[in-house]
Amino acid sequence: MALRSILLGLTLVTPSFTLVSQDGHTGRLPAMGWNSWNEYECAINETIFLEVGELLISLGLKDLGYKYVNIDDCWSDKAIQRDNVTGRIRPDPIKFPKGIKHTADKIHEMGLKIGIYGDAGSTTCGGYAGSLGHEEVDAKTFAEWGIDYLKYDNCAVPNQWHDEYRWWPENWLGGPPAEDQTAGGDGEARPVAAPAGYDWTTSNSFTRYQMMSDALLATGRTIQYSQCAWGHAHIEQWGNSTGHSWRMWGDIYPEWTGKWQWSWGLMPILNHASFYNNETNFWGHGDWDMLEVGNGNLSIAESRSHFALWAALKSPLIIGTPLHGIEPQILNILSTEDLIAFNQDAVVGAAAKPYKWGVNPDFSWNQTHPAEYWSGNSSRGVHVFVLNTLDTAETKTIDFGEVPGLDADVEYGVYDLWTGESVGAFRGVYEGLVQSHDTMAVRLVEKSGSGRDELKAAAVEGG
Ligand SMILES: *[C@@H]1O[C@H](CO)[C@@H](O)[C@H](O)[C@H]1NC(C)=O
Ligand SMILES: *[C@@H]1O[C@H](CO)[C@@H](O)[C@H](O)[C@H]1NC(C)=O
Ligand SMILES: *[C@@H]1O[C@H](CO)[C@@H](O)[C@H](O)[C@H]1NC(C)=O
Ligand SMILES: *[C@@H]1O[C@H](CO)[C@@H](O)[C@H](O)[C@H]1NC(C)=O
Ligand SMILES: *[C@@H]1O[C@H](CO)[C@@H](O)[C@H](O)[C@H]1NC(C)=O
Ligand SMILES: *[C@@H]1O[C@H](CO)[C@@H](O)[C@H](O)[C@H]1NC(C)=O
Ligand SMILES: CC(=O)N[C@H]1CO[C@H](CO)[C@@H](O)[C@@H]1O
Repeated sequence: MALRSILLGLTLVTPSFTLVSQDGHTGRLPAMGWNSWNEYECAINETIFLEVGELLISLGLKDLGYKYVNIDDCWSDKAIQRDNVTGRIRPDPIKFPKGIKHTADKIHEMGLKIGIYGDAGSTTCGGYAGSLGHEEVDAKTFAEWGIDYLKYDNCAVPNQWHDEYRWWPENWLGGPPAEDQTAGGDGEARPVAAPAGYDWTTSNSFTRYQMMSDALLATGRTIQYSQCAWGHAHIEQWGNSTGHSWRMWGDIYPEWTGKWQWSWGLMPILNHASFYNNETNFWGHGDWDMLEVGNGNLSIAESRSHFALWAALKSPLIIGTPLHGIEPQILNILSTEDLIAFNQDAVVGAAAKPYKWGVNPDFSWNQTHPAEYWSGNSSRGVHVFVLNTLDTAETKTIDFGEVPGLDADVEYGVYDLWTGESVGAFRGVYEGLVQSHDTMAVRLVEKSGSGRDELKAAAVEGG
């Protein structure tokens, strides 16, 4: 009964003002695919994308749901930028000698989808043609090429398009400011205080992202819209009305903690996500950036935590590592079916949330030791994710009485999400040894009661 009311409750709070795709499903769940940036940056060409398409199929990743092959920055002709007659962005003739449509056609022939990259400013982050003021022609061009996904970045915003007030979370020092203290760290003179209750849909950021949203809709083609606005202007409050996902923070970097230029390790990002992922639900997903699983010097345990927690956050799962010669251990992490199933659950749209911080007191803002204990509901039971942020292996305890939705007096069947296997039936607590920087991930299903059946019944009613 309790489980049924959760599901009905979720149905009720699902926002009515969402961007529902014309095809009725694109963007309802987090996107899954591959993107060129983390591995290749600007050194891209058609060959890379066609090889990735073949590998997604031969490695079994396509069958697991990874269907987007996404071209990131640097695909256009940097010198000429736009055709001086049609105003269209010109693809780089060396990287894409037969044009983007040719690449798109080949990717579609493989049964996959193709993504491209643009920017809501005068240039992209790499200095290529931006789309601000060219939204209609660019959206039309993308649609004609057969593009299925647009990642829309936030570099080179001209002065007249800057926001009146500034909400730039990654510039915070020491913790979340009060709502009225949005001072950034870029040294730019700008009012720092947004009035209480300020409506961020009146910001220029909203307008810039909405202009491309309107242009994409006007093409009549379903194009998944990934808004890469770095959490600015409280995009989590309005991103579901303009697009399907919204980046919440600066770029990711394949390190556990710390910051390199404008890019961040995993723990600072997770720290922010433990406070600001409440809006994620069907049709709208906080995007905690593309996966670094397999990259840099992340250990296997760190790559596992990265994947488990990004799946738990219901972030888009966009692989960013080379697929040729991929290590079996890394492929296994990316192929973990039970984690993907949580991320892609068709019945419950909300992300997992911290129910306890662990090392630090609850609600501590801490970029090295964020929340360790997370839980989330799905059609397959209650899921619990326990991260070990310490440098030593620790025995971690899931206390059923602490997990929202679990009952300390009920016996649960516990399944390890990493192996998909049952680890037995438990009442009260479940504990396990968690290696340094690793994550324990389990699914709990009521043993005695009818919990699971009830969820299924409610799913049918609610769906
Ligand atoms: C495509 O890019 C890759 C990686 O940068 C490079 O190794 C390869 O030679 C390029 N191929 C072509 C045809 O340009
Ligand atoms: C337009 O671009 C073409 C090359 O694509 C160039 O030959 C021509 O001079 C350009 N015209 C103007 C007016 O810039
Ligand atoms: C998110 O929801 C939790 C309750 O689940 C609440 O404590 C927290 O304040 C919310 N965060 C924001 C930023 O509103
Ligand atoms: C790799 O990790 C070590 C610590 O384990 C760190 O000192 C180093 O800077 C990291 N990054 C690279 C690129 O080696
Ligand atoms: C973050 O948490 C760790 C572990 O409790 C603590 O040692 C560290 O001082 C904290 N960092 C900050 C900036 O508070
Ligand atoms: C899961 O459902 C329970 C109700 O059974 C609710 O209390 C809890 O907040 C939900 N958990 C999350 C992370 O939404
Ligand atoms: C869950 C969620 O993000 N809901 C929001 C969707 O967009 C509308 C309009 O901006 C908001 O009112 C909802 O809160």
